Amino acid sequence: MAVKDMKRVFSGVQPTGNIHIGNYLGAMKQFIELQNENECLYCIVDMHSITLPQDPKQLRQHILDVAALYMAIGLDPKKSIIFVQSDVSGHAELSWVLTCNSYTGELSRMTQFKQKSKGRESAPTGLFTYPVLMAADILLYDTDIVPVGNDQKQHIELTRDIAIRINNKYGKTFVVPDGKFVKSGARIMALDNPDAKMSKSAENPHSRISLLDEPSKIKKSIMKSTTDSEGVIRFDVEHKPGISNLLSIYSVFADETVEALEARYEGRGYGDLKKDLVEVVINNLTPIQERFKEIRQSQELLDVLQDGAERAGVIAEATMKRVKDRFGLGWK
Ligand code: ATP
Ligand code: LTN
Repeated sequence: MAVKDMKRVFSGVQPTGNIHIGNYLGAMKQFIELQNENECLYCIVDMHSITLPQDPKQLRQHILDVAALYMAIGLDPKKSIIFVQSDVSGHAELSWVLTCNSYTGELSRMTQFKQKSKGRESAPTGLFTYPVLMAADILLYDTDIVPVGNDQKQHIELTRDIAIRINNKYGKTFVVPDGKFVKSGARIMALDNPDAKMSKSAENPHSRISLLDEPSKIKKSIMKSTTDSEGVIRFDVEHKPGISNLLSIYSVFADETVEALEARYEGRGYGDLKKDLVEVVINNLTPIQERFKEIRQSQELLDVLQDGAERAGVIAEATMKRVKDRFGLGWK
């Protein structure tokens, strides 16, 4: 396919540690499929991660961890641009321009902000303007497609609203992007509480399975996971959220339909399902972990990030020139 016929894809993951199977199945697995027929940029969004306090030494390590995980799950730096957000100054520059074209009313309606600021009398301003920085990430690269988990739907809508608003006011400046969501796995729930999404920041480590978890930890988390007392293996999110969540995870990792799994486990107990799921998850994560170990120590990783920043920077610079022209910023 000629480059000009390709769609531009952009997505980001925060380097906040503990990348879990929710991140992987909801978003990152799509990244790999998309890189074959599109021009893809995959970012480590470190500036988003400082909306909540981070330990600086640990943050640096987590940035390299996510970069190595991107490659370990199958992102190919020859096909995709892999880079760190703060290496390209256009993200912060465009974010300010978009901040001036977004409204406190619409930002106050973002559910992620409401959740993350809950119980605080006053929240960091960056937590409030987080979705605007995300819009800047996306619009900076004339992105057509944004593969993300379901929890990001509202942020994608906001990005579209801001792009359309500016295009209407200043003339065509931005490509209006579309979100891309997986059919199964777009919202993996916490193992200890299937009413909440699996999250990096939850206190209980058994609420999630991290991509780098040891087999014994994976086993413990799955065997302990919350189910119900009915004893029937059936997909029913409303009445059986725990079992439905395990079936979703199983289905995507094993590439089998939920119906096929329901048929296989008819008349069998939750223990059987959990034991088999442990094996399926371990079999899927072991090769990723082996590749991760190799890449994380390598010079190649640093070269990929350097090269990624340069390639992303070229695209970002062209967009910023256009934006400055449209808004009358600067004098050149
Ligand atoms: P936290 O879990 O601490 O709230 P996060 O995992 O949502 O953070 P990111 O690292 O930026 O934050 O998420 C990376 C991608 O993973 C996003 O596309 C997001 O939509 C997706 N994602 C996050 N949690 C889940 C989940 N439980 N199920 C499916 N997709 C998810
Ligand atoms: N907000 C996202 C992470 C993120 C992102 C992006 C995703 C930041 N910038 C741009 C897609 C495109 C999250 O919290 N999951």
